[in-house]
Amino acid sequence: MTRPDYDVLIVGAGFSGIFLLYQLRKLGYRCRVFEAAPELGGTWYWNAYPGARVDSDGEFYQLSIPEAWRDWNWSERFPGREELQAYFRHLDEVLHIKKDVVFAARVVAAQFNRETAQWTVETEHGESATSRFFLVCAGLSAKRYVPDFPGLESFRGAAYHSSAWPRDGVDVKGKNVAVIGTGSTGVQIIQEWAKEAATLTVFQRTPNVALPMRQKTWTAEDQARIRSSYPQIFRDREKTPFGILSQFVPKRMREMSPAERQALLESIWQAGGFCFIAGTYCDLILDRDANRVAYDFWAQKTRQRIVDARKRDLLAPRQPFHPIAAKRASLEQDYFEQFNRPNVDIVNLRDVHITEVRPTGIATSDGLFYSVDAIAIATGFDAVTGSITNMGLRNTDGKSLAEEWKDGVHTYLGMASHGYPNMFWVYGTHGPAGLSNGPTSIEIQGRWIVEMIQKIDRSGLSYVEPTTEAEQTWKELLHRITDMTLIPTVDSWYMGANIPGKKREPLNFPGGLVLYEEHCRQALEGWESFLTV
Ligand code: NA7
Repeated sequence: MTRPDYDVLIVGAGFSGIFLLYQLRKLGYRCRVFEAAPELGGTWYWNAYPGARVDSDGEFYQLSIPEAWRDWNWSERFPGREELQAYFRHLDEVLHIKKDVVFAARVVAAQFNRETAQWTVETEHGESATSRFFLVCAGLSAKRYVPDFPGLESFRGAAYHSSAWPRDGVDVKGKNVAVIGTGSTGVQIIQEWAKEAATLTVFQRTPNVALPMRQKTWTAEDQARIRSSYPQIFRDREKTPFGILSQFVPKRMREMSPAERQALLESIWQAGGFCFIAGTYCDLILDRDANRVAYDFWAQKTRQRIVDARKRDLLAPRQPFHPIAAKRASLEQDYFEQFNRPNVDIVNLRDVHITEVRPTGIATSDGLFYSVDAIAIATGFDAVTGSITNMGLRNTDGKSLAEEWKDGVHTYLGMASHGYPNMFWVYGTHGPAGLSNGPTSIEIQGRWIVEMIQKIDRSGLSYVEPTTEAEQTWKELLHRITDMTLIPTVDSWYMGANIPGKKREPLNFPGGLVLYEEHCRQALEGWESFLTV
């Protein structure tokens, strides 16, 4: 049998791809990475929109590889995109990543051949390579979503989706601009554009229950202190539900007195970031009443910040649109204050809808027309599944993964699928991805994949794939846990419900990282859940 070109082919050179390349190369595996972008960084390459910033504290949002953190400092608590790009350049300097990456190589076809026990992977520019293992590290948001706004292509100004932003930016000084979408991305763009543009019109469908980021600039002393605790941080972050250090208080909302509850909410509110949802009482995401108490606290704090009564009711209504944290929470710095500017207004897409985009602006169903020079399309992604179903993957019978998953995804541990031998993915469908701090869950999954590959080799196997029974069991567990939470009550990308026509089902493992890792560990003990050849 001919030797494959590589032992391991990896798609994507963000956190996951870099982690796996580094670990597997160290063990002597011949690895190659195909990356669609011309640079390292994954999402931090693509998302070049104004104000792009990570929503996790920088100290958790990095790889635990000592060479990577030893000489690295974050300048702020929540680093911005430029600093994250500098971090990826640093990773290359210390880990020598780029020499094994083919850039501008978007994968468009991949299939495993049972006879040769090899993957054949092709890129859009006609490159082709074979390997024993195929690792998909394409993240959650590789496939952007632009709603079908009639006439969008006729627009004569600058209209960009947030992940297709021009590298040299869009100058909006003195211009009339619009932002469509108020998810994490919309919030970040609005915070920037409101300060620069002559007018900003925000097209909002759902108010964002955005939490205060409480950004900080670190001094040299702060940096030294934080760096000295890194080894402990990297250990401890994996022992938490979400991969940041916050833990739930082991009490239900009703088990606390009103004063105790108020004190807790106030302290996690002041702590900033995701503490407000990750460091609170343990039934926030399980119980509607418990959730409502947190929402009311948020609304009361937030409403004070918005001067105009109409805008206040649109941005922070007394009645929640959805339970807090049942949809991906966002962080903000001065988001709500932007709406106190006279040049910033909101169009409520619950009252009207966008009927068309014309060459000079946006028309709505109430007959109004908004003349604008630029539009930021912050409408999100075919999140979680879109990244992997969009690269021409076919199972060993030739059926496409996109077709197979049309009526529902099936995976084992959110890392493997029947019909795709020796293929594993990180930070994607049915894993903890969307509910966790990226680098934490990436390392848990990455280590598991490395151990799995070594175990396959030690056992003298050519290839393995999960059984359909193991997939069924995993899916049932994931659905059972999700049904205990408020997550299924909301149409969000957690449920695949942000894309018209997409199957509505839970896409992330919501049981927390500790339980997740326990299941992964068990799976390494035998081969019961796999077909082996
Ligand atoms: P999100 O979180 O999916 O947000 C998309 C936003 O776009 C959200 O406010 C949507 O409203 C809105 N949207 C979607 N479709 C439409 C249409 N047709 N018309 C008007 N508005 C629309 O994407 P982001 O880019 O903000 O964040 C993605 C992830 O990146 C984020 O979760 C982090 O992990 C980082 P809706 O709320 O659905 O009513």
